[in-house]
Amino acid sequence: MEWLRSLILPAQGSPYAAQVDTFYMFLVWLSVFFFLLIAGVAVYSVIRFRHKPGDVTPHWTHNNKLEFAWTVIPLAILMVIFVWGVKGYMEAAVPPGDAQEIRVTAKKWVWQFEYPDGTRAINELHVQVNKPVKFVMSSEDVIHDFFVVDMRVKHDILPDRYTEIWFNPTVVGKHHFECAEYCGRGHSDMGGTLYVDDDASYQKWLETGGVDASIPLDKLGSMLYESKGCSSCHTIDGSPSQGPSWKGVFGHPVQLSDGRTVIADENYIRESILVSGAKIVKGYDNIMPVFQGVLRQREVDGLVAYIKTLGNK
Ligand code: HEC
Ligand SMILES: [Cu+2]
Repeated sequence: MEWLRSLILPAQGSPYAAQVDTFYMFLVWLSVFFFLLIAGVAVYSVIRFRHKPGDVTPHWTHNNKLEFAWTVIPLAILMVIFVWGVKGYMEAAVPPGDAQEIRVTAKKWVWQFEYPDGTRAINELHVQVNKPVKFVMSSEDVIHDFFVVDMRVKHDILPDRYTEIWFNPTVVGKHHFECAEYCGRGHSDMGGTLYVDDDASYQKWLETGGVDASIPLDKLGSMLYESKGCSSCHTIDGSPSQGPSWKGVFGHPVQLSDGRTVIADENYIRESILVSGAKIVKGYDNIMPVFQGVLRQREVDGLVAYIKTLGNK
């Protein structure tokens, strides 16, 4: 039966995922069984009791035995499904006491993660293998939904309120997570990668943010453009998006919403990245997240260097 599971369900990343799948496959086979049973009886009856000349349909009002059977048997089956489902629900709802905590902030259209030691990241989630981890989540705008497919956990994220989920990652490697609540134009960009790291690579990630120090700055910037979610609002080819395109910005005048015009030099770019509300570009709303404390110094340098390379195009 494993072949069917792996055909219709994604990979399993935690013991809980395996439990969910077992339950799900039970429901699938139960449905297959009753489909065959009911369709079989129906087809059989059509053939066996086909109308023949002279037949008279007998008058039936009810059949106690039959009605008792089709009430009690489904009730018993539904109770099994109910109890099994509640057990799984409870397990998903109550994180173990020693779970490590990660703060999740959802915002049109990026995921922000904050670790206990203050490390922050965008659209990129690192957890330690075999260490249960709990997510305390809230939204800065509309309703989003954190769906970690391989862990089979999924929960709405609301503004002005915390919701929680947890899982115990047991499979080292890359997994996918995404927003599962339609949240506007950039909804389909609102995804990211979950890395389940062994202990050594998790420590290394906390120290360096996973960035190889030998990568040249502008190359680093172009990688961050994708991985930090800038690409969901900024284009590099001049076409319009939620935010201004980066093409031809550097070194050129920028009109601000308060009527001033400034030249986009390194400091302007830096400030626009770190404190997006400081100077707002004319014609745009200040929907950009604040990256102060999120990006490391070298990452900001990299982004500035990258935007510079797009300046004269
Ligand atoms: C949610 C959408 C969004 C995301 C994500 C986003 N930005 Fe922005 N950004 C905007 C908007 C809108 C503006 C214009 C309004 C303003 O200045 O705040 C802007 C302005 C800017 C500017 C000034 C551009 C100009 O033409 O003067 C820079 C530089 C910038 N963003 C860099 C970044 C970087 C780097 C990232 C990723 C680390 C990023 N942005 C992520 C929406 C976004
Ligand atoms: Cu969303």
